[in-house]
Amino acid sequence: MKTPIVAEPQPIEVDFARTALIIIDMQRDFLEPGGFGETLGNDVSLLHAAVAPCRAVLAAAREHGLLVIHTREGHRPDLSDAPPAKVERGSPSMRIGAPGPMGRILIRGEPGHDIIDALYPIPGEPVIDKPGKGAFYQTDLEVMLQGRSIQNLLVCGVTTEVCVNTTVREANDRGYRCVVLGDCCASYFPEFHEMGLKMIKAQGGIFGWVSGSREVLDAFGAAAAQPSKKYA
Ligand code: TIU
Repeated sequence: MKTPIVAEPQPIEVDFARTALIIIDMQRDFLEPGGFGETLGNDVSLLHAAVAPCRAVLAAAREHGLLVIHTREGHRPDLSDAPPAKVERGSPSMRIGAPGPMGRILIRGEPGHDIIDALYPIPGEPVIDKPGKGAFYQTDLEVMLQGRSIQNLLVCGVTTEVCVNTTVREANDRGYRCVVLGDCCASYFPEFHEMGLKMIKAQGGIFGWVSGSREVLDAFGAAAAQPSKKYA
């Protein structure tokens, strides 16, 4: 059964049984003071606007039985999966692996690397640990999506122009329809957020579609009114 979602550049019809919600990098390291985002010189409070809409979509996706996948950017404690070209950016006391108030910056297993409480995964929801900006690069995400016959992705997270855009571009090339929920994404640069969304939906939807939490919640409501309600 297909359900229309109001989106730009045009509405899209999706089968929620073939759709996953993917929440990109809603980690303390990006959203809270003292983490990777702040060491890069950013005002992390700019990302908080995305949390409540994202939480609403997450709750609805769980209720409707969608596959929910979370991602985290980060590296092994020995930095063996961190390219020197990535690590050496920033002053030594603030770069990846350096000690910070939330543990070593962007290192797996440290408090800063984990997902914020408001969006914490529940048992059964896969968490993809990725070394890069894109969620497909050096991860088992594609195998996981293929195993569940997923064709469409509802994409939320941070930051719009970095890990969200990189992941959407990777997914688009792999044949997935990506619907990016604009108010569930955020950037340290409001203008990059706006342009990041514009780049996705330009040229007839060159990388995908842009919608929002309200539109997706409405679509879940419409789908639930149909006879078959569970998707996973
Ligand atoms: N710096 C920045 O905007 N983003 C990242 O480094 N990673 C993600 O977007 N997750």
